[in-house]
Amino acid sequence: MDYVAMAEMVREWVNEAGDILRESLTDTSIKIEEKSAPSDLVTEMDRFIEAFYVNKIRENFPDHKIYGEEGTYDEINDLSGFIWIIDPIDGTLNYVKQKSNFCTMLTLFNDGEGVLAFINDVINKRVYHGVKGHGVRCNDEILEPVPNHTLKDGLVALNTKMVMLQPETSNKIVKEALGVRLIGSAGLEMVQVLTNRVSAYVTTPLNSWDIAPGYMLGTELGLCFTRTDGLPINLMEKNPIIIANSTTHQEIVSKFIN
Ligand code: 2AM
Ligand code: CA
Repeated sequence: MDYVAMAEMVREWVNEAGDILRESLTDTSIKIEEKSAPSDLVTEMDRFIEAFYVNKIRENFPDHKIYGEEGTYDEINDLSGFIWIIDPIDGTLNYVKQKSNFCTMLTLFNDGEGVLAFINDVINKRVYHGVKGHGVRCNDEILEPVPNHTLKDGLVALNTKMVMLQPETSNKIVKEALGVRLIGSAGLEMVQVLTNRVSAYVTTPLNSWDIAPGYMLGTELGLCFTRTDGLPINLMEKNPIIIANSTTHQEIVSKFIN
């Protein structure tokens, strides 16, 4: 499998999805529904973009499996073979309320190992993507490895539930860092770590589609990406995560286990 050639093609899909989403922002007729909570939304565009990716994958890779946020396509009992993970809009609440701070994401795993990943920061027209063994790029520019540094030398990003449900641990982390930032899109928050704008992103359990591309791209860039207890990620279930450079990662894990 020539992953570099595949990435060229998939980048076009992800670009096109971004163009569709950008244009959709002025459409006031888009239907919005609540899923598990008033903060957990799905729009017509989540379903449209997911169907767009599913059609492209089925057309080009009919024997690959698909795991998407908004639908069921294949029975997936383990991570063997090729599995595409789709998050058509990450940060749907931001898409609806802020009309910014959302992204569209697509990742390919082979036997559980991330081989291609894409995070399209739609508003800023930046596509973060990586091919296993070929580095991580923002559009055409290669990302430099993140220099190792301590928690006290950087900002941290948390998800809302981390602040609400684990205030004591959140406090311990934020107190030691320079400050805290919350965007509300796991994909864009992980991009902040990849680009060394924040030192760590720490969360309560997130779904595989929320973390898949950050996991692949972070690993490719040499960052540490584990559960908050320091154990490896299991894509077959929800995972509370920490992505950070190794020193910051170790410091944060110790606050969860002590
Ligand atoms: P989503 O927009 O794809 O659902 C917000 O903190 C981040 O958490 C987003 O990446 C959002 O992804 C994800 N998320 C996962 N479960 C959520 C929930 N129940 N409600 C809101 N956001 C959720
Ligand atoms: Ca989503």
